[in-house]
Amino acid sequence: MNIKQNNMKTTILILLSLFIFTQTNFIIASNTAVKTATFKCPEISCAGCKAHITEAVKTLDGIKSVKVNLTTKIVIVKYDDSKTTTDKIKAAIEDAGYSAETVD
Ligand SMILES: [Cu+2]
Repeated sequence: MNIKQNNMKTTILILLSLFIFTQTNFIIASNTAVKTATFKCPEISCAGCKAHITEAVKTLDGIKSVKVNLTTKIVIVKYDDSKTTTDKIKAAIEDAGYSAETVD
Protein backbone atom coordinates (compact mmCIF):
# COMPACT_ATOMS: atom_id res chain seq x y z
CA MET A 1 0.00 0.00 0.00
CA ASN A 2 1.44 3.39 -0.94
CA ILE A 3 1.34 6.51 1.24
CA LYS A 4 -1.57 8.07 -0.67
CA GLN A 5 -3.82 5.05 -0.06
CA ASN A 6 -2.76 4.97 3.58
CA ASN A 7 -3.66 8.65 4.04
CA MET A 8 -7.03 8.03 2.44
CA LYS A 9 -7.65 5.11 4.81
CA THR A 10 -6.74 7.27 7.82
CA THR A 11 -9.04 10.07 6.63
CA ILE A 12 -11.95 7.67 6.21
CA LEU A 13 -11.31 6.19 9.67
CA ILE A 14 -11.28 9.67 11.25
CA LEU A 15 -14.50 10.66 9.48
CA LEU A 16 -16.15 7.40 10.51
CA SER A 17 -15.09 7.87 14.15
CA LEU A 18 -16.42 11.43 14.13
CA PHE A 19 -19.70 10.22 12.68
CA ILE A 20 -20.08 7.47 15.30
CA PHE A 21 -19.10 9.93 18.06
CA THR A 22 -21.73 12.50 17.05
CA GLN A 23 -24.41 9.82 16.64
CA THR A 24 -23.63 8.42 20.11
CA ASN A 25 -23.89 11.90 21.62
CA PHE A 26 -27.24 12.30 19.97
CA ILE A 27 -28.50 9.03 21.49
CA ILE A 28 -27.22 10.01 24.96
CA ALA A 29 -28.88 13.44 24.61
CA SER A 30 -32.21 11.92 23.61
CA ASN A 31 -32.19 9.68 26.72
CA THR A 32 -32.52 12.79 28.88
CA ALA A 33 -35.07 14.18 26.46
CA VAL A 34 -37.24 17.18 27.03
CA LYS A 35 -40.81 15.96 27.38
CA THR A 36 -44.06 17.81 26.89
CA ALA A 37 -46.96 17.77 29.35
CA THR A 38 -50.31 19.26 28.41
CA PHE A 39 -52.99 20.31 30.89
CA LYS A 40 -56.50 21.64 30.57
CA CYS A 41 -57.14 24.33 33.20
CA PRO A 42 -60.77 25.54 32.85
CA GLU A 43 -60.43 28.32 35.46
CA ILE A 44 -57.90 30.28 33.40
CA SER A 45 -59.60 33.56 32.51
CA CYS A 46 -57.08 36.37 32.14
CA ALA A 47 -53.44 37.39 31.80
CA GLY A 48 -53.16 37.28 35.60
CA CYS A 49 -53.99 33.57 35.60
CA LYS A 50 -51.43 33.04 32.88
CA ALA A 51 -48.75 34.80 34.95
CA HIS A 52 -49.68 32.89 38.16
CA ILE A 53 -49.49 29.51 36.47
CA THR A 54 -46.30 30.34 34.57
CA GLU A 55 -44.56 31.50 37.77
CA ALA A 56 -45.79 28.51 39.78
CA VAL A 57 -44.58 25.96 37.23
CA LYS A 58 -41.25 27.72 36.66
CA THR A 59 -40.31 27.30 40.33
CA LEU A 60 -39.94 23.55 39.64
CA ASP A 61 -36.60 22.06 38.59
CA GLY A 62 -36.04 21.19 34.93
CA ILE A 63 -38.76 23.34 33.39
CA LYS A 64 -37.78 24.41 29.86
CA SER A 65 -40.86 26.38 28.88
CA VAL A 66 -44.43 27.11 29.92
CA LYS A 67 -47.06 28.17 27.42
CA VAL A 68 -50.52 29.19 28.58
CA ASN A 69 -53.21 29.66 25.97
CA LEU A 70 -55.96 31.96 27.31
CA THR A 71 -58.44 30.97 24.61
CA THR A 72 -58.16 27.18 24.82
CA LYS A 73 -57.21 27.23 28.57
CA ILE A 74 -54.46 24.77 27.73
CA VAL A 75 -51.07 24.81 29.47
CA ILE A 76 -48.15 23.24 27.62
CA VAL A 77 -45.01 22.57 29.65
CA LYS A 78 -41.70 21.36 28.28
CA TYR A 79 -39.59 19.73 30.97
CA ASP A 80 -36.57 17.53 31.61
CA ASP A 81 -38.09 14.26 32.84
CA SER A 82 -34.96 13.42 34.84
CA LYS A 83 -35.70 16.48 37.03
CA THR A 84 -39.46 16.66 37.37
CA THR A 85 -42.68 14.79 36.60
CA THR A 86 -46.10 15.48 35.11
CA ASP A 87 -47.61 14.93 38.58
CA LYS A 88 -45.34 17.57 40.13
CA ILE A 89 -46.27 20.08 37.41
CA LYS A 90 -49.97 19.30 37.91
CA ALA A 91 -49.56 19.79 41.67
CA ALA A 92 -47.81 23.14 41.13
CA ILE A 93 -50.71 24.38 38.97
CA GLU A 94 -53.23 23.16 41.57
CA ASP A 95 -51.26 24.81 44.40
CA ALA A 96 -51.51 28.08 42.46
CA GLY A 97 -55.30 27.70 42.72
CA TYR A 98 -56.35 26.15 39.41
CA SER A 99 -57.67 22.73 38.61
CA ALA A 100 -55.60 20.86 36.03
CA GLU A 101 -56.44 17.80 33.98
CA THR A 102 -53.72 16.01 32.06
CA VAL A 103 -54.39 15.98 28.31
CA ASP A 104 -52.84 13.15 26.28
CU1 LIG B 1 -57.20 35.50 35.77
